[in-house]
Amino acid sequence: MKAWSDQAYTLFEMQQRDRGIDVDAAVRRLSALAVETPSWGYGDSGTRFKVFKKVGVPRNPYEKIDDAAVVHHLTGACPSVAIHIPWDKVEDYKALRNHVEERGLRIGAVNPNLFQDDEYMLGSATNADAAVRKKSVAHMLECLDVMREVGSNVLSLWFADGTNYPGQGHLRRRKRWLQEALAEVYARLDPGMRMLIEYKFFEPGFYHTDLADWGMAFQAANKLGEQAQVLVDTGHHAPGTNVEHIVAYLLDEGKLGGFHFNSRKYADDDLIVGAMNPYELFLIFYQILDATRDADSTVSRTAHEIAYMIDQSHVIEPKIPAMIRSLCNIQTQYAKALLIQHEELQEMQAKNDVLGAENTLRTAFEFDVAPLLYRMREERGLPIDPMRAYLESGYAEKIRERGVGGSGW
Ligand code: RM4
Ligand code: MN
Ligand code: MN
Repeated sequence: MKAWSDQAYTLFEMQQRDRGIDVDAAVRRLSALAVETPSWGYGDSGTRFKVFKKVGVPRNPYEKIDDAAVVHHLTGACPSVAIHIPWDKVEDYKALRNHVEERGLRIGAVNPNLFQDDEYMLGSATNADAAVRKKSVAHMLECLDVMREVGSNVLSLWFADGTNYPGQGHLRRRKRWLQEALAEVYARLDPGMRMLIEYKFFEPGFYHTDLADWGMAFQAANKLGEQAQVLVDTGHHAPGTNVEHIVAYLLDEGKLGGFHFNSRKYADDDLIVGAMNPYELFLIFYQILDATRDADSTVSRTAHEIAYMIDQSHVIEPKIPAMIRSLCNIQTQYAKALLIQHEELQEMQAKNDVLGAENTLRTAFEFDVAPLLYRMREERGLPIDPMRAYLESGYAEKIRERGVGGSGW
């Protein structure tokens, strides 16, 4: 493996140097890419038809962290874990934090769960019942306390709020209630904390959702202030939406805070990242890397500070390898984007050379970046093929002793 990868790398380096790409810098940037995994991605999940209970699934938040640690140790790229409250509610958050830190990880985003209590059936922050709205704000504030205890600086908000029938709710009143709730929570953020606002155009609401698209989330974040930004979940758009354009727009406004990566064919499918449309992911990274080069420091800082997260639900696939596959697919598309010749592309754009510009961008996508990935992993003493290393590690067999059932939703 080593000899082959050395040869492949030498060839790759020559080729890329010829194109004016600094390969050492690309290795460094690839190595610095950190992607957060979600605690819920390690638990059982299902469709509205069935949750299949698997053998070896974590029985509590501590075991979810253990599984996330395996993904990090094999890839070196997933140092933080997002939690969902109350799915990951524990008696002692300091103990959870210790458990996380002992494994070389940290807790990333804290996600209030505003959709599972019976009272939330007709909405949380936009419910016509003031008591329910109050309860939803109290839960978000409780999550700020959790953040303080576990050392998190990201509050990640997604509201299942919406309606199923025309006339069911007063759209403008609900809009105001949502903004009021957000403002109450925003006012209690500590310095250094970020509030990320995630939108979704349907589901569970089938007629409307209160934060249906990036424009609504953007407007909400703008009204709140600098600590509020938008979170783009790649699966939360209508088919055919140009997601990378949304990314570019939000970056330019300093309002792109984070991603939930996953892939989809039809709806919010939460499939393995890059399984369906790897080119879209590459084009998203093109926008981000282009923004890191921007002369406007707000734009470049925003691009550097993006919180990359995976948001997946594994219904039929084993969860840990599914997470590793997603991470590897993200790294592959990021590595390809690192091969874009930005100056050449800008020249083509300035000349209105339509085919030339498209060709410059696509050429980077078409390279085999395995030598770059292998090089980065070798330099860090990581397994060259994290998936194979996992399958050979015996961990999947070891966790069978947890039995069937887990603690997922
Ligand atoms: C939603 C959304 C949220 C996630 C929940 C579980 O569709 O993507 O980010 O927390 O699912
Ligand atoms: Mn999401
Ligand atoms: Mn989703």
